[in-house]
Amino acid sequence: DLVPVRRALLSVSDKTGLIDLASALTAHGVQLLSTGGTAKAIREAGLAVTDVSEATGFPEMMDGRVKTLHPIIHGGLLGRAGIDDAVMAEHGIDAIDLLVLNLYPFERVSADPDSSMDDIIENIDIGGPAMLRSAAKNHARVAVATDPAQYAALLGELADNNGALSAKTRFALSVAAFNRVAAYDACISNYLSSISEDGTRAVFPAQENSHFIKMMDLRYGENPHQQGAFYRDADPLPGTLATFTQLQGKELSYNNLADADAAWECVRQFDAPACVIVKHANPCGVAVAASNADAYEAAFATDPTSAFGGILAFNDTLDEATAKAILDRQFVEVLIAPDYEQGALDYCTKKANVRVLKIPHGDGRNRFDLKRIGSGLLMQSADNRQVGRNELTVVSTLAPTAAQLDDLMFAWQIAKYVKSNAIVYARDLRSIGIGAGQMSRVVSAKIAGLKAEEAGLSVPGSVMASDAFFPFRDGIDAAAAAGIKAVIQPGGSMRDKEVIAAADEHGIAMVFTGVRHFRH
Ligand code: 93A
Repeated sequence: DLVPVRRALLSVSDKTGLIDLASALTAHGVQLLSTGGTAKAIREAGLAVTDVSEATGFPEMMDGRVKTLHPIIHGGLLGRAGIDDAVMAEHGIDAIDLLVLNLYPFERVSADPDSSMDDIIENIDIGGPAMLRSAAKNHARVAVATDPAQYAALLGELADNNGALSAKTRFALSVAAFNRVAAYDACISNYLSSISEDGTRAVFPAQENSHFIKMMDLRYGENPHQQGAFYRDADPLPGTLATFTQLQGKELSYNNLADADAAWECVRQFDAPACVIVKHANPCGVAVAASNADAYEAAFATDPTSAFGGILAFNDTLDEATAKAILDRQFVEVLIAPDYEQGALDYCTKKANVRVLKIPHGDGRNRFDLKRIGSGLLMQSADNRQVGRNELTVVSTLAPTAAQLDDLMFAWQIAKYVKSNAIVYARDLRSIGIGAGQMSRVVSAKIAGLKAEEAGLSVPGSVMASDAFFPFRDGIDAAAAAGIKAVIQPGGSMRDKEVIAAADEHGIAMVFTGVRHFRH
């Protein structure tokens, strides 16, 4: 179903590849029709071109706002072969067989902080999308290109088919054009939804309509009877999970991705080599050390039972020795690192199922968190708060030692990634016991102690982090009984006095962060 291209309309903001395209079309005997700037560029290259304004009998007006919005143009694009011939002849409408158009650069201009509101509004293309839609709708007869990247294939096919294009190509180009218009409109609506009428940025958009791009269907969702898919932001932030490349291994699952995000977000906080092992969305072992190997050993030792089948994340290039130590010892679902030594990758191939993800470091932080409830959506700015040492207030009589302070900060950074109520016991920059997801804080503390005991790690001398304040002194009493020597917590309870008194009674050093890190 070949249709010869006799007349083409060229209207491009991005003039990349324009002249090569125009001369190749001319060589095929195609008549060129064009808008102001595009026609000028073609003419300057010594090629023949007719101005749209000459074809319509109307000048381009209103600073270009109205150039192609005319029946001569839209009739030429929309007219059906064999159906509309008579009416086209009656009104002097010549068929246009090919539209080459790229839109005003709204995406670029609206993203530029130096752009004025007037600039941004002028870059909302009206005539362009209208023509793209006309041409794409009429793909039975018309071909449409929206991107210089498409020109080479287009010219190749014209050369192969003696100046004609196939139905298959016209249809594929039509789909691509509608996708382009949809993405363009989504960008305009996202932008306008995110500002007030005076142009200032709103914290939350008027509509939650961010443009996600589907990356893959997943085998299933959280459970086998649920379906799942993974989408990422059109423009993923550097350093976030969505920028991963999978270097080997089985297909990623819904739970793999959710856990990988928790593991990566936790491990990327640390500067020194660190290892985070996640199971069921919670860290079950975390350590910072002089090397990956030491960090892994210490993280694993916190909870060897849970580490089995875990998601392991490192913040430093993974070396061969550590890869070997891991894979010789335990079953791993996902391995994550910013990079890998070739030897580490070679060793991984021995365990072909292990999913190996590479996530380059970057400073991007997701801005919003979304959670579905009923037929609604809860939206909040993401918990990107990182408490600094200088923000801590010592509230106990006893001040923490320098080593305890390091451990307190470390435990606090882990607690942020443990589901509430979160209790983390730590010593020497390694987790000793983690209690997660309990409805009462004191039970989370008991679980942290239980975990330590199970792993044969001794608690006495450790520090404790709590993601939210202690409502009663019982949490501190339990910690003291276990041998905890220092505590970090937000503070802010009605019974802070009672809780501080308990710490003093037990000779525990206690610091307040003033910041809470609930995570559900
Ligand atoms: O301002 S518009 O929305 N009104 C129109 O009628 C129109 N026709 C084409 N923008 C319009 N265009 C756009 O002009 C095209 O989408 C293309 O991006 C640009 C090409 O203009 P020039 O050839 O003058 O560089």
